[in-house]
Amino acid sequence: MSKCALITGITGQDGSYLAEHLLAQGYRVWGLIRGQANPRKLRISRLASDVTFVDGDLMDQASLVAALDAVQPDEVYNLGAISFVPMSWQQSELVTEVNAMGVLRMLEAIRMVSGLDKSRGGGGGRRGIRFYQASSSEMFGKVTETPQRETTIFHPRSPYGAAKAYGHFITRNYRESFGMYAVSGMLFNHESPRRGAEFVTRKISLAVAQIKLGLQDKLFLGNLDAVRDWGFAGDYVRAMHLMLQQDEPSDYVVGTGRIHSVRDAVRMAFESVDLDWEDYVAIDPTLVRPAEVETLCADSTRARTELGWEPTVDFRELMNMMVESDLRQASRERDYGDLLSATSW
Ligand code: NDP
Ligand code: GDR
Repeated sequence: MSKCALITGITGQDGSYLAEHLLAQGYRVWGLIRGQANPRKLRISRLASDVTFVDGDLMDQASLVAALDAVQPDEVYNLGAISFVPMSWQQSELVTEVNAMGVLRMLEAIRMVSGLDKSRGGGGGRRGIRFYQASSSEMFGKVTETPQRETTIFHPRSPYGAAKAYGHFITRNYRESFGMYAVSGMLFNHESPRRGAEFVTRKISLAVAQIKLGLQDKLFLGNLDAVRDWGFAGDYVRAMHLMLQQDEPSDYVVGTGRIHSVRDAVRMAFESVDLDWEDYVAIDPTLVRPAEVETLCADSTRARTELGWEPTVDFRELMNMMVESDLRQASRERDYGDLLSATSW
């Protein structure tokens, strides 16, 4: 009998790559979908014949219990979150409800459907549903050591980072309290052509494509000095899956160990279409964050040695991949637009 996985956040970047990866491994894949006529469901329409959708929301405990009852998964991947860090200052309570309390709600739902007794705690859970929590390098925030590893102390710099830290600790707590196979993947930034347009790499690749085609003339950015450890999302979903296949549950840092600044990202992206970034990029001070995470760099030694995980795409390849994809898309749109104006009267 093939394994069955339930993914929250299936309409997001990672959800789509993870669904494809699990399907390729022979899994039956279910995706939790929230809201009425969720428009982002259309974005994953290519998966619609292979993935089964179930309604539910991390804000609604009963919907999670109902989803688990319906799906009876072997593995739950909790990728659902409000993932754009600046939004966490604008709507801090909502972000905390989804990104922190949402984790607790899912863990409680798993505990309930697994019949794990709160008063007794202890074992029994390891044979049941395995749980992956999408934790984040944002938990490290203002870093106390470089590179960051599993034992590095957290100093979150945003309500998003603080909420993710709660999700991380409550996952570990349910593992220790109830013997659940519950793990936290402390993943560093990962990108792809499917990345949301609000994140800096995709904002850059989209703008470079538009500028190259003469459809845009400026790109406004915030802090060009911020440094990140950026990898390819397709590589990182393999690590999520591997974390749930181990004999013992444990938390892992996942990143490339290579760092670049936002300025490097801009330069490489413009270079890939033979343009000079300094002719096009301007600073918008409103895009600078109230508290910034200056530098993040992963030490993924444990993931590499225990999981056998390795990244396969370097940063320049990643930026090229994203720019090429956005150029293809922008060209199609331009040609379609030209066609429209040519045929209109
Ligand atoms: P996206 O922003 O692309 O996707 C977020 C997903 O969460 C969407 O499918 C969204 O669904 C869903 N979601 C939002 N609110 C709720 C809710 N109330 N209940 C259920 N689902 C909800 O994020 P990514 O794919 O990039 O990231 C996946 C996860 O990994 C997130 O938790 C993120 O915080 C975390 N992470 C990401 C990293 C990265 O670099 N990409 C690095 C480290 C951690 P909808 O369509 O309904 O809005
Ligand atoms: P991040 O990603 O906040 O690290 O969170 P993002 O791409 O938004 O920012 C990275 C860095 O770039 C700087 N920056 C800008 N960022 C954006 N979005 N727009 C700009 O115009 C801009 N100019 C400079 C930022 O200040 C920041 O330092 C991502 C998300 O996927 C989280 O959900 C995840 O947990 C972390 O990565 C790891």
